[in-house]
Amino acid sequence: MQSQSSFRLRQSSLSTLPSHIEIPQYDASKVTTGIVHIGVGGFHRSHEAMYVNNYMNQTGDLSWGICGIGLRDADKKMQDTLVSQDYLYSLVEKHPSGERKVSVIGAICDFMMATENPEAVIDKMSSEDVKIVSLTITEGGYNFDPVTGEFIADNPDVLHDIANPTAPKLVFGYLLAALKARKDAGIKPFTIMSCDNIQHNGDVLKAMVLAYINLVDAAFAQWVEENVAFPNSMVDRITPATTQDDIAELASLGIEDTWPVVCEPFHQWVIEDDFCHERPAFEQVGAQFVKHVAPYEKLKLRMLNAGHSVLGLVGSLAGFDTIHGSMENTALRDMLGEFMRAEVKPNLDPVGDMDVNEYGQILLARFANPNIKDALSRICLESSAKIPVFLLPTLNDNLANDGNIDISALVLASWAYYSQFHTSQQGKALEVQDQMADELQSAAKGYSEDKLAFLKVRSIFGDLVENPRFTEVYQGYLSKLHEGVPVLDIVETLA
Ligand code: CS2
Repeated sequence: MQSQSSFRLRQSSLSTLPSHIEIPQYDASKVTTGIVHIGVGGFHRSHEAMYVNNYMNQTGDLSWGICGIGLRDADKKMQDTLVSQDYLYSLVEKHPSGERKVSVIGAICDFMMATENPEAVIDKMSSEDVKIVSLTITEGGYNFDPVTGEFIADNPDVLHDIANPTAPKLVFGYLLAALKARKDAGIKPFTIMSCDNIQHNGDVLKAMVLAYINLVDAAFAQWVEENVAFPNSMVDRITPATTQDDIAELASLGIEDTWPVVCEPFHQWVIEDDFCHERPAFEQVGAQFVKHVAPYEKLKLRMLNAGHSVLGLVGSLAGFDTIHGSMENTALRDMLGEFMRAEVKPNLDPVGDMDVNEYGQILLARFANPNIKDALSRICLESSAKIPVFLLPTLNDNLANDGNIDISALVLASWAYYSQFHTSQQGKALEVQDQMADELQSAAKGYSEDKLAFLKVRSIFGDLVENPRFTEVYQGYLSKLHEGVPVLDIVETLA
């Protein structure tokens, strides 16, 4: 449904857009690159790019524009979309009341495909104007072994990059080439800022970058260690995948945009104040710069992200499709509240002056927002990379200090069932997207011979299978699921 008065999003149509749409207060055609961002997806566009946009609106300083870099062929679609819209896109904030706030974001000013011209990307990153390289490459992009935390040095792409330093495939090769070129040209190194959902994201990134550089040039690795900053950060904004309905709805509101971003109103960004080059004063637009990010990261990963996984895996077995749909089930919602209270909270550290109970209440309200329509398939996507970061640390803490483990055990039992059958308990097909889907499925199928077979995927679970306190509870739930006991009946007992 496209209203007659919608306009194709372009620089030239900005002034014709309906007045309820917020447009850049600055001349978006004058924005220049100060940040190179690797991995431009929905989340980057609802979060960092929105902060940059607001910063430009507020200060008029247009030197912090973003040049997006696509490392994968699949990123071409983003480049084409942005180019066709003069790099503009719409951000639609969906409030629980049904209200929509639409803003046009002008913070991205360029986009390059590394797969097409790697040397141009290295040149861009080496330019004096670039002061920050930021990343949202998802957990998998960091190339570490989830159990040992070590860099996977025999990854074929790593070997390729060592042999092809001017045409790498992975982020590490680009960072090395650009940092070297800058050093050779006497240009200060950029700050490398991870915006991914990984605890100690900056420290992990630093360790991975140094591990890679060490394989190539140990002396330079030493220089990077001493001269380049990798701030940790906590990033937060629920950003579901954009649907055709979102595109049609936006057209009815006045804008034709082939790839808008939809998100919740809430956003948070807590950044360690550790930069080796200039940075924008993002504190002017709501970001918090702090000395220690760890407690904030831990709070968010263990409460929000693990909370999502609880609803995602258990809700999928019960036949729900979305986070808010699962929240409408009282038992599931109560179980989530109980998970936060009894399993997560006892292991959190004090977080500035934040009230953890209030944080939990706000989370429940965010999850219940009926307009976000966050698909459980998005939440369960790449669970093999998420569960070790979001859920297992809480479980391991509770096993170490005799804490509650029931809900975590049910989530893992649900994951085993989900991985084996790729269906809900009622037999509805589930869309499973996971790099380890085949390995997980064959492990889970081992159930008929060995009830604990799924837990033997050590690259995910470590030695969890050797903990009898855990395996007893886990096996109890998994047997019930296999016997056909509805997961919601089990949830009732835990809520
Ligand atoms: C989600 C996150 O991917 C997931 O499982 O929990 O994408 C979540 O929506 C964001 O981290 C919110 O900031």
